[in-house]
Amino acid sequence: MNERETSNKIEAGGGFPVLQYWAEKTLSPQGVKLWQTLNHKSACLACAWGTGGQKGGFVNEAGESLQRCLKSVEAVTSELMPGIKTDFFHTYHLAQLQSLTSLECDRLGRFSYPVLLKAGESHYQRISWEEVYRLAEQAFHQPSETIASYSSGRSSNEAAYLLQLFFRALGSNNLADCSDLCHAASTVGLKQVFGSGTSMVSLESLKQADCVVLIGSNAPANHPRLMNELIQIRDRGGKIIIINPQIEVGLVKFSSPAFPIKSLLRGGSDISTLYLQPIPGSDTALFVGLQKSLIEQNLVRWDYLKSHTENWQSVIDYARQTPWETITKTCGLSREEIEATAALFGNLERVVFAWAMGVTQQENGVDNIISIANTALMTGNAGKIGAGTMPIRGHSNVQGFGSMGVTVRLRQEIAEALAQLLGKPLNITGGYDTRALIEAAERGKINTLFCLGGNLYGANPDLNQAKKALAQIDTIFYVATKPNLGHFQGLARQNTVILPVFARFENPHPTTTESGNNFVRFNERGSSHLQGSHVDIISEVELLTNIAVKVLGTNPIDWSRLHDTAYIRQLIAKTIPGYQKIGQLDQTQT
Ligand SMILES: Nc1nc2c(c(=O)[nH]1)N[C@H]1C(S)=C(S)[C@@H](COP(=O)(O)OP(=O)(O)OC[C@H]3O[C@@H](n4cnc5c(=O)[nH]c(N)nc54)[C@H](O)[C@@H]3O)O[C@H]1N2
Ligand SMILES: Nc1nc2c(c(=O)[nH]1)N[C@H]1C(S)=C(S)[C@@H](COP(=O)(O)OP(=O)(O)OC[C@H]3O[C@@H](n4cnc5c(=O)[nH]c(N)nc54)[C@H](O)[C@@H]3O)O[C@H]1N2
Ligand SMILES: [Mo]
Repeated sequence: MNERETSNKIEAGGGFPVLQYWAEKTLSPQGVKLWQTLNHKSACLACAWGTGGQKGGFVNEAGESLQRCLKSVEAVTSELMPGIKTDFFHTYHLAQLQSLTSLECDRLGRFSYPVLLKAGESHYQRISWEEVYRLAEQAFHQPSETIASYSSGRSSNEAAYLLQLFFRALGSNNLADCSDLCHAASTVGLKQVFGSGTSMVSLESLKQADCVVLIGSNAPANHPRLMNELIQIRDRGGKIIIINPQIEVGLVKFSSPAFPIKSLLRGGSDISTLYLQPIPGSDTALFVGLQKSLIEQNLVRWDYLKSHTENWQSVIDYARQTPWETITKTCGLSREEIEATAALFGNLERVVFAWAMGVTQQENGVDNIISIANTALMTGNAGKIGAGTMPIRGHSNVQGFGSMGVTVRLRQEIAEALAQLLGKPLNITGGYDTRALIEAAERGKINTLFCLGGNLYGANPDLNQAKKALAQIDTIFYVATKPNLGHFQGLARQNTVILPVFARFENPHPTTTESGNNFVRFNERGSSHLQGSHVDIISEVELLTNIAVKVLGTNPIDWSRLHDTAYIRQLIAKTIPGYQKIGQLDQTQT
């Protein structure tokens, strides 16, 4: 590398470009609205790390301020775009819309009124909500096994609960969700090892860790506020071990606007104490190597294993029996590197193992998670403060969707409580998750698809297959705030309907969301910048309730009562274990 290239090298993540982006956006003509929205008492839209809510837009659950990142500004900015004008869909025909890139779609602005594309027509046309409900009535009067939903974890808990309750009342268990493409391996793996698929580390607990092992995550780009925690852990003398085939520059050094002085004076904070670069896809081998080394260095907490775990002998035997040569060849790291890593975390009292897509989006994703979880158990890092396993969840309310029962694998206790509420046994067998949904659609098994947010077309690994599959479905409803590729490429056989809804900070009623660290936030009611005679937007809760009323009326419950989100919270409190306190939120608000 020559001198010029060296001097242009980026040496820290975050930093000046972040501040520049903040300044550009917040000083722009939309700046005032942007600041108001960032300060709105509702959870951040960007990722499941979660900030904001009742304590204020910039405050996290530990009461720390300045907890808004560049991604947060980006997410809010794009929801604050003007509405799509009345003549837009008249002017542009389908072929033109289909030539747009993903970014161009997003930049069209907010959907402001419902539109319908009928088979064979070249233009989306504006329709009334009455027409929408008429279409819904027809579309949902189909055999329950041919009705499916897909959701992206951005809507509220109340909308998520309503979605699954409506589907379960119809007798359908086809509740695909974006998490199927994301942390499904974590949920399955963690449930096998611990019985619960969520993080065991709260923010408060993370703050007491001596060490974080961060595996397959690009947090500087996707969960920037996790970086603030890593910086503070390093400042206390804690260790950060990164496991990532690629050097992500922000994981080596990160300059956070939350610590402006350090950012300016030192050009950022050091993040990685140790940076391991295994061969992609080899994390299970690396963790078996770490386990083998813990055994050899006598760093296994035998008492802990004996008193708190079962079948630990088979894990120990497997690590003992796997030859070093197999391990080092598979993961591409030397025995010395693995031993040094095991010695580093094996000698510390409180270690958090955290991970994201680098280990879940692998063919052997579940094995990866199990090998990480077993390593945590061997070192006694489960069931105490400052330690444990921490999947870093994706979308801002993806965990809430799971908690609310939007899953094809519903927990027995929830199934029983919902069956009691609906007065009939639930169908909880079969059910299409996201991949199975595409395959079923391809085989012509789906008549109606209801997408609560997201981009089912674009999220699929094989776009040709997704397009063909979606084209076999008679009616698709896309509930969305703004356009994406799926709205123009993922078209139904007969009717494709796009339904505009409010973003989280615009809802005319309070809602709740749950962060990846199990923290439930109360989102205050808000208002929308989208005004004018052509604007005809409603909330997701109102939309879902209106459809349920039209399709089911008072069968088996009075669906019209669910317009009231406080009533939905009472139903959640009654039927979702661990959520009892949500029923009092309207009084306590925290
Ligand atoms: N603003 C905003 N924020 C978001 C989102 C959003 O839409 N908007 N989306 C959210 C969602 S849904 C998600 S899932 C997260 C994604 O967050 P991440 O999971 O952090 O995102 P990726 O970019 O997939 O990063 C994967 C990392 O794994 C590494 N990697 C690749 N292969 C391997 C391997 O074999 N082993 C190991 N150990 N590492 C590997 C890659 O180099 C990369 O650094 O972001 C969330 N954050
Ligand atoms: N090529 C590719 N495929 C991927 C991934 C990838 O990085 N690249 N990531 C994978 C992962 S980890 C995930 S989680 C999935 C994500 O898959 P999805 O969640 O299906 O896709 P997104 O692109 O995040 O969805 C964005 C859309 O959500 C809508 N939206 C935003 N806010 C709201 C809201 O409040 N309400 C409603 N109703 N709609 C809203 C907007 O229309 C926006 O365009 O994709 C997976 N597939
Ligand atoms: Mo994700």
